[in-house]
Amino acid sequence: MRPKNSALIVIDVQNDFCPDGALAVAGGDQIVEGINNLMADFDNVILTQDWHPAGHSSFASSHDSNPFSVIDMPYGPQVLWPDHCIQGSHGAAFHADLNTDRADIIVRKGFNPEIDSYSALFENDQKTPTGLEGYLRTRGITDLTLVGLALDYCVNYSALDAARLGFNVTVKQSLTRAIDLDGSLAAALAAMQDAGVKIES
Ligand code: VGL
Ligand code: ZN
Repeated sequence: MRPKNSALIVIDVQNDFCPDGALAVAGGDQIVEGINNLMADFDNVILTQDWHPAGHSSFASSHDSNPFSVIDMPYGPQVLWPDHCIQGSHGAAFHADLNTDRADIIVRKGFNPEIDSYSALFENDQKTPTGLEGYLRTRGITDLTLVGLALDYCVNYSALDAARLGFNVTVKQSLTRAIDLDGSLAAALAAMQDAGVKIES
């Protein structure tokens, strides 16, 4: 029941993505208990943590712009977010009830001031690696189950990158919540389906 070649990847279950957080995702806190329970089914548990320096280029405040507007960055369009998950802040910390003891590795991302990183595998230029691919391959992990926040951004981008790299990817939708900005949830579900990602309830 706990195959050596599969891992649970828990994406960004941090205070800023939970109710009262800076970039609150509705119901973000409701998935924590289920995620803790699911860890029992996995030999390998990986956590990711959105981890931005103050003044990050993905913040609307860095561009004198409104949150949730979109700008063109050298690497493509980028949604501008409220300041969130600033390194060392309470908002960047994991939800207090998340079981972090089972984590074999915590992957931090979004620390490059010039490039956002939704995916746990590549920054938003789609070519700067986070190092997670090497970690997975050198440990012989081939099958990934993804849960966490937010389904239509960091979970989606992580799932698409992992599928493109040839991993077998399952997203457990009931243990995710979405931001749903301008149809982003429907678009994410369609993109994941097209990429061969298994969407489980
Ligand atoms: C995320 C927007 C900005 C996420 C992170 O974890 O889905 N979304 N930074
Ligand atoms: Zn972020």
